[in-house]
Amino acid sequence: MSFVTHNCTPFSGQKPGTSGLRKKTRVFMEPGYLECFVQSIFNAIGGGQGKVFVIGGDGRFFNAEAIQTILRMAAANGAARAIVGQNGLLSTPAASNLIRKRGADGGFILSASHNPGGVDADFGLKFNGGNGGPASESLTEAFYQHSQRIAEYITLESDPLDLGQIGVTKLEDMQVEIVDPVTDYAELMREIFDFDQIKALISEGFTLRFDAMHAVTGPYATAILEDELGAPKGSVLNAIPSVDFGKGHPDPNPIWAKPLVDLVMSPDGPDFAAASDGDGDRNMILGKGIYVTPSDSLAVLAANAHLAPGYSAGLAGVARSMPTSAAVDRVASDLGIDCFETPTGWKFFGNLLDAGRITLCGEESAGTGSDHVREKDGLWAVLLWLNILAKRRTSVREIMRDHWQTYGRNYYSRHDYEAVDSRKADQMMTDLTARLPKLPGSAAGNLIVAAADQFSYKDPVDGSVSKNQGVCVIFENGSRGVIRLSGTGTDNATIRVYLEQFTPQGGQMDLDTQTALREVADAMAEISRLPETCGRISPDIMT
Ligand code: VG1
Ligand code: CO
Repeated sequence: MSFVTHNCTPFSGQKPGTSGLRKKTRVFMEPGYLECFVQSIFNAIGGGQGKVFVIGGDGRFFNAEAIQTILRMAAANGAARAIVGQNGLLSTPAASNLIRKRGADGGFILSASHNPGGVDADFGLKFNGGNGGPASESLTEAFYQHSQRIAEYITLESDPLDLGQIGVTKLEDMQVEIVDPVTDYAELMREIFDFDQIKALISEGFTLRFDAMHAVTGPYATAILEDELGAPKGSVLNAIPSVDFGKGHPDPNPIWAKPLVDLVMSPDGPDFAAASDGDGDRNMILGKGIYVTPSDSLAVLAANAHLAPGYSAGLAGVARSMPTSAAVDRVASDLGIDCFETPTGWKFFGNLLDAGRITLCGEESAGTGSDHVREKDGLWAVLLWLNILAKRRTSVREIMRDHWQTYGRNYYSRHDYEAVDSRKADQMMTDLTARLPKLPGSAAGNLIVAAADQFSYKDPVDGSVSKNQGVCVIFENGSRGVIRLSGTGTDNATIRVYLEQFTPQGGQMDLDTQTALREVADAMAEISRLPETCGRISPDIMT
């Protein structure tokens, strides 16, 4: 074995987005591409000397090869130890847990989350810090700056390690520990939730389905829901991770998980169903005959979390991303706790969680989590729902009905326009931003604009400011529209339009969501000029 140094060509325009660096798989496979980015990370964190790293990914195409590359580079950069999930698998929340539990200095998570996998699909790399959470904005910027001036990377020439073998081995001077990806995570879930109560519910005939979407949560859900909690074999669907996720998009929404939605909407469907995404950090919740919007799910979890042993002392506070509906705000105000509004992306919750200001947080994109790790956690959300159902002994539909009667209902939907010409999308946002000061008081469709601005966030813990996090328009009737560009895509631009309309207690709680939101949707189309600028009339996906 020998150490070798290779030259790097500084990258241009390869900026990490909402959640790490995402590119076409073939780009990541170009000689030196992954290596130069990984070396930029080592350089930005002050080198690898003596450090401990957790490494794992969602099992997509190139996952195993990328892990071998990172292991060689970690060893060459002087790392003391690498903790790797068996066969290269670790869900994002499980990686976060391992970083925290083992006191590691950080972790490399190989995933492009909900983006499809395969040689002609997408790949990604996220670096998480010692708290187990996504790299902060400033650290992400440091990776980028280093990648712009990087000259060389160091690695080893060595044969690949066998990642299938649990146990400790060595790569030059670095210890490599291959661990079962599920064990530590399952232990954490057992500490938080009342497994006996959930077991009792299931043994009494409560039925559930969990769709792992051929991605990383398969082994976790099988071990926890079937083997431990007693759900019958076959309750976990698409449970074996595959490199191309069965050629689907591992995105837990009513479009990509349509078979599951169809199942719960059928008369003999299960009492409860859920799905998770590629790297296991997001969730979709369904009950017999009902789809629970992620924003509502966050609110229900906040209102009922105390029913799980891990949260029996109540919540310190909650947070949601700006585009997420204000349903959770109403619960927080009822509980008399703080509710923070952050920009999109889990990295913005980290400081609030570390400072103990919040216990629970979430995003409209089906990410929910708590202070148990520093990532959103799909299976955790499923288990919290099951714990609540086991305590309340009522249906998902009844829980939702009851919630809306208590707090009112925030009708909510996100409209995605995918693969839009980036130039046109940027133009639309620039023009819109320039028009914002003139909007208040003007009419848009049937609505009148009350306020319009670009969301800017000042972190309450470290005072850092993040600007231009999306355009937010409030209308005089209280409804709200948000528009921003996605930071996770690899194909041109994705425009996200978020629509919300609040109906107070006593109002109509069973309207069709899209019908309830039609006025605000029309108003946002007029204000943004999306149809004219981008040539798109209807969204590709509505969640
Ligand atoms: C999307 C979601 C955001 C989420 C991010 C990463 O980002 O909107 O809420 O945090 O994905 O999730 P964007 O920039 O495309 O809107 V994951 O499961 O891909 O780590
Ligand atoms: Co994800």
